[in-house]
Amino acid sequence: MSFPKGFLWGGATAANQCEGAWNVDGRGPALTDVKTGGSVNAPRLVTYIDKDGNPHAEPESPRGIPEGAHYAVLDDYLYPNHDGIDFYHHYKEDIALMGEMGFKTFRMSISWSRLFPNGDEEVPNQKGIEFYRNVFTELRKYNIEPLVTIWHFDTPLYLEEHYGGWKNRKLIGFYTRFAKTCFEEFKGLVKYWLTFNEINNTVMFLEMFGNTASDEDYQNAYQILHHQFVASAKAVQIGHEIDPENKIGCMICGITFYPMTCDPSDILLNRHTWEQGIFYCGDVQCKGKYPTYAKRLWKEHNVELEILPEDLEDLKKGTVDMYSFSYYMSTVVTTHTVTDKVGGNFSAGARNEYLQYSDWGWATDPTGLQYYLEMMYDRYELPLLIVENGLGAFDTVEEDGSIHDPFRIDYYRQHIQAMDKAIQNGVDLIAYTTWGCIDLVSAGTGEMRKRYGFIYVDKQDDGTGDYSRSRKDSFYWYKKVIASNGENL
Ligand code: P53
Repeated sequence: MSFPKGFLWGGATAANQCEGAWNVDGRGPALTDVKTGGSVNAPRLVTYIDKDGNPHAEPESPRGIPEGAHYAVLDDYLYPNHDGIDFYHHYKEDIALMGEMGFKTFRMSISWSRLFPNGDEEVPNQKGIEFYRNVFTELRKYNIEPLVTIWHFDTPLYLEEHYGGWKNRKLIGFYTRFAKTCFEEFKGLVKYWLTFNEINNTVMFLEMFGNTASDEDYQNAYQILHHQFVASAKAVQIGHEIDPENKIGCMICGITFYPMTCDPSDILLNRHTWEQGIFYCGDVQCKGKYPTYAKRLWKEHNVELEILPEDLEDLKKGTVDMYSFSYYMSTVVTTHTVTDKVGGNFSAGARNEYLQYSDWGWATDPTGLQYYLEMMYDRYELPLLIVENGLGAFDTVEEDGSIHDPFRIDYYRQHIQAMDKAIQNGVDLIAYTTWGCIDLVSAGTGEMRKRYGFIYVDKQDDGTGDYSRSRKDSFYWYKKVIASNGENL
């Protein structure tokens, strides 16, 4: 195996999906707090569970904000993110388990509304700062390097309601104040930062997976992205000024796209899908300017962006130090009519007959990961980090409490082998943090039963469970992998 010395093995989480304590110690509500449980396009799964524990199967109704409940929390619904897995009160125990596995790094995010409850305050909430300081200090005890995402989908609700969210330029200022606070307060404790989680989702998912979008949707999506690019570039500059040791990266939702046929129109569509979905954001954040094909993308949907001259200066000065991405699956692109479609949330289009699909319809494709790694390293020549990868699956707790998850071990083994091949081919890969190293609430569906962890958490979709933690078989396996620096798979 070719993993370099000091390779950062670890796991990843996000504040809104694991912390819980949504209204504790002065935290304000975030956009993610008004979303109920529910799945898109997955008829065999329950879409939401009311507060009495009754499941409601409404395949047509995606996880989201119930109709009529604009930005409100309703009595009759269960909001899985409110309690998450209660990492807020269990972090010491959880970090000890990560230490036991030998984690070198732990990816987590900072809840914006824990530091700035409404988002537009001048002064941060000290209780929030204190919590993260405690977490980082605890991680350091075990020599675990924190890898911190500044924004992971959880914009303060107040900014959504009163400013219209990221459509409003003012969000750039609020975000940079938040980011500056993080760099200042956690200086010396944190060195690795990511500015925006899966920044490309805003435009990539517009017309994927059965969605339809109007020109106005595109206009908003591209304007939102522009504001986030500028905010990210400003954060990079501020982060470097505050501590030149800081390494700050972008974070892209990485999906590998394949053309379904060798029809030239499929090949062209595939290239354009890469450009719109994946390259657009990475190019701006890594190269510091809009790519040449941006004009084509905007023109296709009559988009006219508000871009100030100083924005372009910021983009140039605020390029990232590293490229990070999530990788779960590949998907197939075609101009032809598709008869064999894949179901499940977020899985797209045509079925790839060469691949196996998860219970949620995501294609397991380690070769797609090698392809992605080699292409992105060639494109940017920046250190790469895989900051999410994993298999959402059902787990069964045996009578003796053990949890056997060979399917999860297989999934990771294959992806680590693919990483090894890419490194042998010259890719500078520096980190691997598996998604949901401890079970947490799903972002896509709000479910608990879509589990990713090495660590099982007794929290169920009907709200029951005592939050106790236990080790799955994969826990012991990953521990061996880390101890042998990837040799012992
Ligand atoms: P869940 C869609 C497709 C690929 C990755 O997803 C995605 C999404 C959005 O759900 O998001 C990332 O929980 C995201 C995490 C999320 C994880 O993938 O739907 O960064 O917050 O939990 C897995 O199974």
